[in-house]
Amino acid sequence: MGRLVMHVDMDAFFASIEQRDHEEYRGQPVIVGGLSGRGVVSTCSYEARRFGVHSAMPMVRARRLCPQGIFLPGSYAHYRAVSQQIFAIFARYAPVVEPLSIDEAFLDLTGMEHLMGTPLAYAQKLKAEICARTGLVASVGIAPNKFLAKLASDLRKPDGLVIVTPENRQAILDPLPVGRIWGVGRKTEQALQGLGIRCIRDLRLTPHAKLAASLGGHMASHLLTLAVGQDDRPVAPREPAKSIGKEVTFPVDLQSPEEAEQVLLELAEKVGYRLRREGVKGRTVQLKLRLGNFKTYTRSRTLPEATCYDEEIYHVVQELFRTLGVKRGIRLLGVSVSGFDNDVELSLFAEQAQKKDRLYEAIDAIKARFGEHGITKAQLLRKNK
Ligand code: TTP
Ligand code: MG
Repeated sequence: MGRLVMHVDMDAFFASIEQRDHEEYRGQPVIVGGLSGRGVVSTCSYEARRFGVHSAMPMVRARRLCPQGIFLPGSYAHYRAVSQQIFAIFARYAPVVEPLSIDEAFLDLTGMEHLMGTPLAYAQKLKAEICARTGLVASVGIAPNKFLAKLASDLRKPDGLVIVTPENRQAILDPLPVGRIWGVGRKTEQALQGLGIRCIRDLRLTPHAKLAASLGGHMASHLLTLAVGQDDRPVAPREPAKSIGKEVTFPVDLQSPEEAEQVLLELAEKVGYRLRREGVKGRTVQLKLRLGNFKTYTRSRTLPEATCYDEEIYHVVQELFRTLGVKRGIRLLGVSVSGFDNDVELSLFAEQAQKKDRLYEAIDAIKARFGEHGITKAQLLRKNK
């Protein structure tokens, strides 16, 4: 039996919540993000998009493009609470829900055909319920797989509803630019353009060997599969993680504590980013260290306040590392945070935390756009040495 997948993505999520909560913002260009000198746009209302403003744009530029805009710092904890409401609705519409971010998820509708009536009616019902319960608008795509469902929800935003079937699939795909394929970043797009491939139709009609010559055989096969709208990945629910961590094994053992601390800073930043993306804070920070002879140490500390901040995590692991006293012959380093706080929403409301959250939202917006390497304090440190 074929799969049936729904992808739901809220329209201008943070900005729409602000417009819902403040009547005077409705119909206005609303821009949410870091308001400091180096702040970036988290998102903006569709009214603001007409001025060319978009996510991850420097706030300074957004102000120049849209001087009459309403600029707001946003309140992340509030948005997260609304997100939880929406996910509670998703849970009633499908047995398996895979969250993708704060405002989007895949819902597996496979085998539910007899329960839901037509896919169109089911999607309309979900959109209406989200609107009735939260006052917000969602865009929906329904398709035989995840790739097409995600593409479909984006096609007619805002307030979109697109159903992809085996019959209309190729007609929908063919004219789209290759950049619309999930996972085709700027680099791949440029490589494809170099081969004269701009839209998905061009891609589909390119021989495997020609693609493989510049992109490698694996990528070539992958792209050709997506170009005909095939994707076998199952909708997979994500269990809430109990700990979030990252470790790295070195090709050559590290021989100085300075090098090790540099790596710990990079790991702390990666773990902090992931914690914030998941919207959790943890109280226990752990360091893992393995020597060339495979002797392994773990050391941890439990903090009075849960954290998701790079520098707090780094300070703890740095101290644990210094106390351990290992100076050379380091084969592996790892950093993890566990003991997640159930009252994150409450602690997020503390004023200090809120300020910090805004700073990190700005950092994370850049990371979301340019990958985890878009910005790292560790790299800045290295350059300044
Ligand atoms: P998106 O769904 O990408 O954007 P959106 O909901 O604002 O607009 P669209 O109608 O195009 O879906 O992201 C959801 C929220 O995540 C968004 O409202 C704000 C936040 N976000 C950031 O903070 N930084 C970013 O760079 C992006 C892309 C999103
Ligand atoms: Mg959205």
